[in-house]
Amino acid sequence: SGPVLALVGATGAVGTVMIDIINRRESVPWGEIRLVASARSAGKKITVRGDELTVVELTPEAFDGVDVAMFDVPDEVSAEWAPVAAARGAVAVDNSGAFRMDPEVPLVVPEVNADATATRPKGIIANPNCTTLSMMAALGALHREFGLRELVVASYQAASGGGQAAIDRLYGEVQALAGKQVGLRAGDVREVLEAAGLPVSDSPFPAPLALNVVPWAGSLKDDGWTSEELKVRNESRKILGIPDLKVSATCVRVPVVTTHSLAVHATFEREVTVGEAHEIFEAQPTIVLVDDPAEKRFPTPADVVGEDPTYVGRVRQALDFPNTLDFFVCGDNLRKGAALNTYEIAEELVGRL
Ligand code: 2RA
Repeated sequence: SGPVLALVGATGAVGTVMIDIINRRESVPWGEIRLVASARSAGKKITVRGDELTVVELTPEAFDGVDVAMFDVPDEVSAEWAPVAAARGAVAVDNSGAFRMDPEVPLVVPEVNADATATRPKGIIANPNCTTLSMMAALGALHREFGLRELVVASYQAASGGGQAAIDRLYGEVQALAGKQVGLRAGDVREVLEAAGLPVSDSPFPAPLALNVVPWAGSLKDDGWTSEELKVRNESRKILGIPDLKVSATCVRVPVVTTHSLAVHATFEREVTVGEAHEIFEAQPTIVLVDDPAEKRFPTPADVVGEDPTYVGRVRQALDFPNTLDFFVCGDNLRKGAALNTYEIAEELVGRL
């Protein structure tokens, strides 16, 4: 009894976090949990809530009897297999970029637009990109009260957003530079990395990441924008239901392993005080407010790793822009930014199957 949940991509980086989330839930509504992965990982045994489960191969039959299928796989795998799951009667909850902007696929952050899960003509629901997600709980709560009009953000994105190779690269760079007095002369970080057998040409990042920041995430799109910056714009509009929201984003990779941060400059229909914003953040169960400037208390990504809520701090009323707040948010990009939000959508679906 209870609906059947499948996890596709069970052995990947986000899939592994997903299993940790499922294991740590006080209770789960599922009658059965099925782990699915590529042929390479099929047969592997993973313990989920005390039961040793055998990973099954991704085939159409893997979805037989499945009610909700969560996908934590690359775009092209989701593009091919989420419709297969839907055709077999499952609701596919997809964490890839394959369907996010499809008008027939809701893009959901449960604390912002849970009701959007009710209308799913393709049997697919999309999970937003981690950068957008990291600020949605905070912006959704403020938007409900004050009406968001304009959004200017700069991201400070962790290496793990780029996957395991990107994490390995950052650790490799840190190790190569450890104990060396570098960063005092243009190009010396590159030289040390090159001498250590880590030329930037081999890196997933287009510049050294250790002892540096890199204003680039994703791929090049029109007029110099990156795919990541356009995702922030398009996905924010769709999730918040504000098609004409003015958005400008600059996405930057920083030498942090896990947890994305964003500096947010948000303009509303009417005036918002810091006190009102604090009250709204405090009332939102999925937000932790850490904002005591006199004590220099604010969130940093290192403090938020492994945490489910979004952390918010440095809330200020913009001095020169009416009806505008500036604040800083941190969200674990592998948890709320990926696995957790996908799982929360799956839970939301239980009453709506
Ligand atoms: C990144 N947002 O951080 C991407 C991952 N989906 O690279």
